[in-house]
Amino acid sequence: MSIKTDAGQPFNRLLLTGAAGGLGKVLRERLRPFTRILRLSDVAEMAPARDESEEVRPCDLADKQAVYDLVAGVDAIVHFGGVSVERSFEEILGANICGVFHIYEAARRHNVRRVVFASSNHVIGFHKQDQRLDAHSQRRPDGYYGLSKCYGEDMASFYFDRYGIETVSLRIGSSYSEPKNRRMMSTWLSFNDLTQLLERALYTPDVGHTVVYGVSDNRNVWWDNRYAAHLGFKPQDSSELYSQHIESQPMPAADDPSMIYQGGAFVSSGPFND
Ligand code: NAI
Ligand code: 15L
Repeated sequence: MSIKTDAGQPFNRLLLTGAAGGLGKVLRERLRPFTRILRLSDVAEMAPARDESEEVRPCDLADKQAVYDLVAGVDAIVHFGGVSVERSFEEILGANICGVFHIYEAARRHNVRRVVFASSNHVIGFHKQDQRLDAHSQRRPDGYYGLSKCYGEDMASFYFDRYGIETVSLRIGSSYSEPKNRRMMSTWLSFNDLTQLLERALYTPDVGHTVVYGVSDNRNVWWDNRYAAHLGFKPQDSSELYSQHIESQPMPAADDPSMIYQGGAFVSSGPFND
């Protein structure tokens, strides 16, 4: 795939958190054209640096001093680390809520001017699938995980208003090599489209705090990116390619959350710790 990088020069050093995760492993390859040095971080084990273009830095996002040290010397942050599914509040608290605060405080103190934040469709997960949403639609988080992403978006908004640190918050739908079920026919984001979105999020000037839905050009999309038009994100892929395979799957019951709510099964997770 050819990546359009004419909007800006490669960064000197880019930080990717969540580098051991599903998307982190994909982005470890895809972010290479955007930076001379890619600093990779996670609390989980990562593959060693392949050469001098990579720095591997284990770090727990819940540890404020460790995150401060991690961010030293980077030009921009792609923040994908954290708990990525619904869990108890206590599990979400350190990685996602304290973690996003630590990232922004470190960015402020090290004068980092741009963050790309992996938010999620689960900030609006309790909207029904027949509704069409944009970035100004009411948020309806579908759990503690979705709430933590709301908090992250608000943190981004505050750090722009107060300190001028710009963020693009990506409300990612479902980013996998291919859609896995009927709901993902609407929410799927291909890896190529994710890469284009990251390129736009890193290089577009004057983004302030922009919220953009991370979704491919699927036939039945629930989300309208009119308020992120300045990013120039034009998804190229569509879940339609997989429709035959998905339609061969058993049809869920009409009252199954995956057929009703945009957040699918997340809306019925929990309660925890009873
Ligand atoms: P993942 O769970 O595979 O990766 C997340 C990574 O964060 C893991 O490697 C984990 O070890 C790390 N992490 C967790 N707690 C940590 C801590 N305390 N300190 C440091 N690292 C920690 O998730 P995936 O799918 O790669 O998602 C990446 C990001 O994108 C996440 O923030 C997720 O919420 C977001 N996202 C992903 C979507 C998807 O379809 N894959 C959809 C919407 C949002
Ligand atoms: C997310 O936010 C999760 O990180 C991911 O695991 C998927 O479940 C995705 O949303 C989704 O809604 O499909």
